[in-house]
Amino acid sequence: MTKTVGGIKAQTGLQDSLQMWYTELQNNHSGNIFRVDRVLESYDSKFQRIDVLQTVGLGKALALYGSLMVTEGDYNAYNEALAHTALFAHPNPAEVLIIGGGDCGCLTNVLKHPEVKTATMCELDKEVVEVCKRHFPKLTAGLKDPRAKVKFADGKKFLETTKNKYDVILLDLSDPIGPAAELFQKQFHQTVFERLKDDGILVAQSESPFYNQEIVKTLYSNLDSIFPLVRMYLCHMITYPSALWSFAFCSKKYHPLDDFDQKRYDKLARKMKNEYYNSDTHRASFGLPEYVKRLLPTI
Ligand code: SPD
Repeated sequence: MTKTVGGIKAQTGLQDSLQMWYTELQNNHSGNIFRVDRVLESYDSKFQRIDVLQTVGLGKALALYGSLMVTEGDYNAYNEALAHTALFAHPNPAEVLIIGGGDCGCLTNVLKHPEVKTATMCELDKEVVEVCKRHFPKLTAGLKDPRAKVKFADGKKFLETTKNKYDVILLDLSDPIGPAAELFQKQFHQTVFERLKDDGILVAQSESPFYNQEIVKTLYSNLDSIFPLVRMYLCHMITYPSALWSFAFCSKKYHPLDDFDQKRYDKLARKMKNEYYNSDTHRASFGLPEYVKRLLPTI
């Protein structure tokens, strides 16, 4: 049964008691709400709580410690924007490192590039990869690629001890409040800088520029003091807070727009079968609203 309240149709009656909703509040005042059909898995790994939900409108969803990471409805936007922006700006992204990214969506997109010789993913929580293999096989498809190397380790310790240097490093992290908190600190970004080759590129997910303004300010100020070139770009993510998500493009040499390789993109475009990223979104994603620009010290 439905009734209209202020122009909005609301479910009433018996059905109300059967409805489940996933809610994620920001700053305790507003946020996201998604209707859930059923809970498919819910358990604690060694590091965090893991929930897989069947939502009504967005397919399956993965939440870690109560924060939505992935839904079938929009995971392409985040993963494609994270992976391809750096890879089309670097002329030869042969050695790529992903820190975090346990759902493997970023890894799978990185491996769409024939220039990639090795894509190493360093994920803290093996359970995240295992649960995604069970529920998000399209995301984890890249694991079958012989160029994929997976390490289950703390990303900070891994980077502090490895002797390898990378062309591109992608920080596909959860939020600064979860198990990835340390990986939002300046000290870690300095280590990332040192593990990049002389013309390397880092892209780090950098939270919502609407809800997480203090985090964004500190993060970009830190990155700006380490990298010669730092730019923010955005993507549209309906399931992340504010539906607007940001990434920090940090580079020792290449410019995200001047060095974007249109020819390489055109050659690969059809084969990539992307849902979100293309050469237009690449360029447009660096156009920032005024309120976002004001968060960035020198950009
Ligand atoms: N609040 C959600 C932030 C999620 C950002 N990263 C997601 C990583 C999924 N690979």
